[in-house]
Amino acid sequence: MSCFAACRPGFFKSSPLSQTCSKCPPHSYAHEEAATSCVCEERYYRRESDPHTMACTRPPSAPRNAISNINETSVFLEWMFPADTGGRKDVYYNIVCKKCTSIAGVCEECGIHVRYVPQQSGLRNTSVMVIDLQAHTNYTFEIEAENGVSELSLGSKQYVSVNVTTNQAAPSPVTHVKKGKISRNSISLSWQEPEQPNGIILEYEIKYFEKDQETSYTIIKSKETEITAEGLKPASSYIFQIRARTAAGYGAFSRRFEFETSPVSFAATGDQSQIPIIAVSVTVGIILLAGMVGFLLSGRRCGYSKAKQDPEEEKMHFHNGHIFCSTTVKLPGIKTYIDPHTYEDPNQAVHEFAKEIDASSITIERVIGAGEFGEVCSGRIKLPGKREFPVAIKTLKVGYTDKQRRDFLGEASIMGQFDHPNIIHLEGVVTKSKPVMIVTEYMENGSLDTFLKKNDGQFTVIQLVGMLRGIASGMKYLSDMGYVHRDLAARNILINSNLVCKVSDFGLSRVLEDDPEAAYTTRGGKIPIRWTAPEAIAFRKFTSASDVWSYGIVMWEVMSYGERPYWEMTNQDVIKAVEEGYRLPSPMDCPAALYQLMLDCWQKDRNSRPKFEEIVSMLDKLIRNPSSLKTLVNSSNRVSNLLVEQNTLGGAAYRSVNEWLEAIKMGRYADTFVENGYTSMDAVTQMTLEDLRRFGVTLAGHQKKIMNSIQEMRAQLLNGMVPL
Ligand code: ACK
Repeated sequence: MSCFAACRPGFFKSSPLSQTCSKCPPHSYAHEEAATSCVCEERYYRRESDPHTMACTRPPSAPRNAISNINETSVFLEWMFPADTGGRKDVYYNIVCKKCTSIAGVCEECGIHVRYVPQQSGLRNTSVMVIDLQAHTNYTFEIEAENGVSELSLGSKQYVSVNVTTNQAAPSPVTHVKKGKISRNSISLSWQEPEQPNGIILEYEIKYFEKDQETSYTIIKSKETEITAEGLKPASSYIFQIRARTAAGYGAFSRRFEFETSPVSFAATGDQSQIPIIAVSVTVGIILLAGMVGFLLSGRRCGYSKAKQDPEEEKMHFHNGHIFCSTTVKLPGIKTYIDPHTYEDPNQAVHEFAKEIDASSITIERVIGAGEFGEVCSGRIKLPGKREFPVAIKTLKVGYTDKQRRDFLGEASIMGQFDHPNIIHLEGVVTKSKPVMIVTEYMENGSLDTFLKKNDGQFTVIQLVGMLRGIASGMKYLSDMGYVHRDLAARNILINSNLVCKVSDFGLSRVLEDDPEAAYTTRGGKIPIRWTAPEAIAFRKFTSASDVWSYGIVMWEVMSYGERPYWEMTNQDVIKAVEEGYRLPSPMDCPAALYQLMLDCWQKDRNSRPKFEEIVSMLDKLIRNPSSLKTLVNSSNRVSNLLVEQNTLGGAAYRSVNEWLEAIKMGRYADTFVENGYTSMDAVTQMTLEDLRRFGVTLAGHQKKIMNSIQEMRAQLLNGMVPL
């Protein structure tokens, strides 16, 4: 046999000059003699670049165990390599993105705006980040596995699919900003809505500052897409940044845009061709937020130069597994609130407490805002045998999950149990047709915080106290029913055309149990830090007493016409300051009696806080006797945007005269004070040197020490305040 003999079947040699024949590699065969290569078995392939000695391979099976992790409108996908790699090492993955319409399950390709990090196709790693998806949308991702021979195969691609629903997302940044009219002291701007608003844009925030002077900036809020920044220096460069806000919160700021004021005194214009529309109607609805000087000069509320208004930021997220405990005092003979969660079938709870309304009796007129679950509209309702009247309609957006529907209607199940003039009244629900709706009474002036900001300084003290009285009365009703609101804030109070305030937003609320030690693990939740009592933040002790704390913050918001509690301080700083005993200072022009009531609501010891019933009767007294509201917190001693140390709050800090005297090492006079009728700290803070002398604190050193302490207490804050 020749050294160069042909190979027998099943063997091959790629060159006739080769001495040896090789066995056909796996998944290939040579039925004839003298084969120079082996042929791949059916459904096995060889790439041109594969050596003939290599086994024939096939496309991989599908990836395994795909999981997704959603963050707003981004999805992180991760999977495991296929069980069968097809015999190759060059496995890679492609992502197919499909956007699907709710229940019908019709899907379409996602389109080019969706981005993939690091890329969409040819992924070597077993993970990818998909960004710029739409909010509140169902997506299906197919993760395909391929390898070097997939393109040779006619078979369908093997994939694993993952269904996700994106969350509510903040709007994308504003990208197009144009300058408009420019003068010596002003610059007008206009911009386009962000490419992905992800909801209804409620307002824009425009931050600007003189170039290289970033530490001092001004913030303007506008509902329009144009503003004029005024009071600027001539011939100076200013940097502008804009961000949009939806119900999901603020989006990121735009990049910086730099514009310069003109040096000359007459109005010069920028590129007019770019701004055809804005010349006339600028800055409608602007709220000039910053400008401490402006505030202070105008003599109104506590000033501040920087302000961040971020409604979402009010809420700090707490993760799963936290425990909260609740106690309740149920009054005999008063209806008790029933937690809809205790119903096995949440639908039953809704229909127990809410009337089903036929959708045909409702006419939706316009969108008035964005709620957590969808748009809020105003409209009219015509019920049989009743006259048509205006209503507010909360809708549940399309594509909701079962849980979202349950949570949405949960609010109606709670609201439907209440019947009080200061609690928003539920008309009924629409659950038998789509969209699902909650219909409530219409409150012409919308939410209290926005209303007060819009009408800064426009009300008499009595009117403001009337609003507070209404809120306290609604809260008394809720607490009597054993219901803890947990999110009492001016933004959750609605106000009608008669200035009647009503408590609303029962979304966050949880039931109290009879067992004082009842403990729940919550699914995690959001806590509005600035409004929440320290014990509720620290260990989730939510009670009517923690609602009283929040009520004190609402009082402060009302008396300062919608100022943001604790201004631009971060949530962490607020927690720390409050824990250290600091409290909000009095709003400008605030009656001393009201500020004292706020301080009482912010007592660290929750048992020392007043009950809602006491608050209502205190406010009633003040309303009946308006002269009691004449004494204001003395403006010369009022601290503006600084917190006040509670330990230095004189009467508020010491619970008894005895405690105070002990603290200043004058305990020996305790009996003398009592004998002379000075039994409360309120009385003490009004003492004069004459009084001291009269009742026999004779040693000069002691008189001085006691008087200094009293004066210090007054000067710290209580100066000008009257006992209630
Ligand atoms: O400040 P507003 O105009 O008052 O914007 C918010 C928006 O819907 C989202 O919550 C308004 N809103 C909610 N409920 C009612 C209601 N019952 N009557 C009038 N406006 C309402 C709220």
